[in-house]
Amino acid sequence: MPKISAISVPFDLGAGRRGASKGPKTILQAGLLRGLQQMGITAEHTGEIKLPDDQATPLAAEVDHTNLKYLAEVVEVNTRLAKEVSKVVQQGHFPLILGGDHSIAIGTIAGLSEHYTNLGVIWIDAHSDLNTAETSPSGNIHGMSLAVSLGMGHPLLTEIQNKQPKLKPENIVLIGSRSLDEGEKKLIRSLGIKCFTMYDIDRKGMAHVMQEAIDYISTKTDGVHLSYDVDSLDPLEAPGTGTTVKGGLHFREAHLAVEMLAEAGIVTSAEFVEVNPLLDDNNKTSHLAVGLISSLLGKQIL
Ligand code: NNH
Ligand code: MN
Ligand code: MN
Ligand code: MN
Repeated sequence: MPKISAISVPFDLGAGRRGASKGPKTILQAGLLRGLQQMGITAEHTGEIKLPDDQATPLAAEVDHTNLKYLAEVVEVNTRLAKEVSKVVQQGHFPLILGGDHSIAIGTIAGLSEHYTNLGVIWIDAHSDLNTAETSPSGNIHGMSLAVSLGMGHPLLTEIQNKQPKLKPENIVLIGSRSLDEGEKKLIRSLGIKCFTMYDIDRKGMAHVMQEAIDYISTKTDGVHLSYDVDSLDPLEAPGTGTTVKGGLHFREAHLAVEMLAEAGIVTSAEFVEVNPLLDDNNKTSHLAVGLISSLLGKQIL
């Protein structure tokens, strides 16, 4: 196991509700680094990716007429994050990004894409985040991050770190989907993106779904990024997130997924996003995130 470099991204302007910016701090306070060290893993916190204090950037004035909410801020934070992620990979460390809302996947994947020619992405989420400005029901960029990584969306977003597109549709696996907008469904079908919905998980079981996902992605990629949106879990397990959707992953399914990824040894980077402490119940969701990250990085029961 390489050294883990945790990067905090206290950013929530990509989401419709404020509060996910406080996610990284509560995940760290829930004992993430201490727990990893107890597992014998070397882990460091490289710091926070922040917006400049003066958010009225020239870019903001130029782009605020679009229906993409906080476009300038999303571009700024993701540009910074992409550089930091790229640096961590360059150092040979494992990037562990703590969100923040899911718009930060744009910067994470942009940074990773510099180092991989066939990056795989496992996207565990109630949503698919495949909207564009045209199909988005909300204008919230956290619902567009996967589309942006495929090269679809505003050029200020798709052109972060130059390389375009960052991902190929056949290298993506969606898991836990249960709230898909019409435009997203069309895109999943037309691009042939592998999608395991809650129906598939109920029908086949999580173990079967994960094995299929691992077999599908591992042979054709040179790295696998896990993008874990905590709203994939059932709201009873993860109340502290901005867009809960009923009928989600149970605690054990959520853990089994990351335990199987650990066992397969294919994951080369990860991000955990959309923890919103303002909506949480006694930091339940932050502690859940710590448990999931620990399992992904090899924690076992026995
Ligand atoms: N699909 C909706 C939108 O684009 C909701 C997205 N919200 C998320 N995605 N939390 O994971 O606005
Ligand atoms: Mn080193
Ligand atoms: Mn998401
Ligand atoms: Mn989601």
